[in-house]
Order: sequence, then C-alpha cells, then structure tokens
Amino acid sequence: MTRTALITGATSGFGAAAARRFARAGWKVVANGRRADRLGRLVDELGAGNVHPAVFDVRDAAAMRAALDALPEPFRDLDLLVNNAGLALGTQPAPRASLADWQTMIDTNITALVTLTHHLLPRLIERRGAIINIGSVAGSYPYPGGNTYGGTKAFVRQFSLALRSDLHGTGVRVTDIEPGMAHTEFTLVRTGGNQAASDKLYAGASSMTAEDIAEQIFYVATLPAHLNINRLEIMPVSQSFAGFQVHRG
Ligand code: NDP
Ligand code: 8X3
Repeated sequence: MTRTALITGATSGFGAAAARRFARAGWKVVANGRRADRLGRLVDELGAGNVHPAVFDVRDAAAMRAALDALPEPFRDLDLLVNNAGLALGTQPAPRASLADWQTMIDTNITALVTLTHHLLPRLIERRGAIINIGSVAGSYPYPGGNTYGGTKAFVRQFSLALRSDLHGTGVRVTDIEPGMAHTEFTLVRTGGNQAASDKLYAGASSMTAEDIAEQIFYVATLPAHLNINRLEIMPVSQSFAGFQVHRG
C-alpha cells in the first residue's frame, strides 16, 4: 500500500533529504517550504507523480489550510506528518538578543507546528498515522546563546510526549527526533547568511549530515505499527557535553 508523508521545510537540509529518502522508497511526498524554485527542482528530480509541492509559510495558518485542503487526490490521504520546518536566529546571550528573532523562532518552531498538527490530527487519527517532530538536543541541554531556540525545542519535546498521552488508543504514533550538530543551512540561517561562520563551525567536526537524519526519520516512520520511539536523541561522536560554569567575584 502506498503511503503519503507531508514534510515541512523540504527545500533544504533534513527536510529535502527526507523527501528524497521517502520518495525513493515509494512514498508519496507533499513537500513544503517557502522557496518555490527549490521545491520545483525537487519535483523535477523525484517526479511529479511522487512529490507534490506545497508552497506556503508555515506561520501563515490560512495559507497552510488552503494548501492542504487543495491537495490533489493522490496526495490527500496523509499517513505521516514530519514537522521539520524550523530555525534558530542569533547566537547572542539573552540581554543582547533580538526580540524580533525570538518571536520568529516561537512563531515558526512552536505556533506553526501546533497549528499544523491540530489541523491534521483528524486525518492522522482516521488513518492511524504518525507524527515525527524535529526537536533538538538544544531542548534538553542549555548552552550560551541557545536561549529561545532551546526553549522552543523543549516545547517540541514536551508537546510530543503530551500528544502521545492524548492520542492513547488511537494507534497514532508520535516521536520527537532530537539531533545535535548537523551540517545543513541551519548555521547560515542562524548567522544571517554568514558563510564563513558556518564553514568555521563545521570545519573538521565530522558533523552529522542531512542524510543521516533523514535515515532516522525513515527508520522511525517504518517501524512495525505496534512500536513507538518516544524520543530519539542523536549526535555526532565529535560533539558532547561541557560542564557548568561558575562566576566568581
Ligand atoms: P535548514 O536551514 O537547512 O532547513 C530549514 C528548512 O525549514 C528549510 O527548508 C526552510 O524552508 C524551512 N522553513 C524555515 N522557516 C519556514 C517557514 N516559515 N515556512 C516554511 N518553511 C520554513 O536547516 P535544518 O535542515 O538543519 O533544520 C531542520 C529542522 O531541524 C529545524 O527545525 C531545526 O531547528 C532542526 N535541527 C537542526 C539541527 C542542525 O544542527 N542542523 C540540529 C537539531 C535540530 P524555506 O526557507 O524555503 O521556507
Ligand atoms: C541545533 C543543534 O547543537 O546547534 O538544533 O544547538 S545545536
């Protein structure tokens, strides 16, 4: 039986890699993002019968609903929602951070994620489907400059667990995949397009790749129907934890 996934943020990074992984395995993929040109190239690469472009800003609830309500027949029966679209903005400590950046992260990583989830829950329950949210290690481990980004991902972790509880008995599975450092456009976006800063962060670090995370998304999505991975935390071997800091004087 053909299955269908909606993947948000499929123009880059994890989302684009996941769209390729699922489409090549025979799934139908609704690929979302704001950059229509990139979604067009994904459709050209994977085939219009396999990938449907859904161009909308996830923060625009009306556009989201319109796009999903207008899905063509072969893509309408969604079995999987991958809430991947998201971003970090800025690396400054809280007193020097931009409030507008904080609001953009909350709007994208939290408000849009819950709005889309709420909209699709009836369809997912009907099909005993699955939800995979992309959280982050930043939701569990604080680091300087992580402030609101980490806060949004902590929300994603707890919301995912709470959904599991509310969906008890429906057969719908919910997983929060929580990656550490992966080389995508994430740092380019976070630094406002600073390619040198992005290159410096990933240089020599053997970071995870977008394909590494896409493989985990696919693995979770294709487990036997009676299994639910609640949280999947994954880091590159090169990344680990540092201790508490102590200020004296
Ligand atoms: P990328 O910047 O490479 O990709 C982000 C994707 O999100 C893009 O496709 C972008 O599409 C989409 N997106 C952002 N804002 C919106 C919006 N308002 N509406 C629709 N789509 C949007 O980063 P990653 O692939 O690394 O990030 C994917 C997810 O993984 C994010 O939630 C991120 O927080 C999380 N994450 C990333 C880690 C990393 O180290 N890379 C580690 C842990 C978690 P477009 O701009 O075309 O709209
Ligand atoms: C991004 C992972 O380690 O850069 O969510 O905060 S990290």
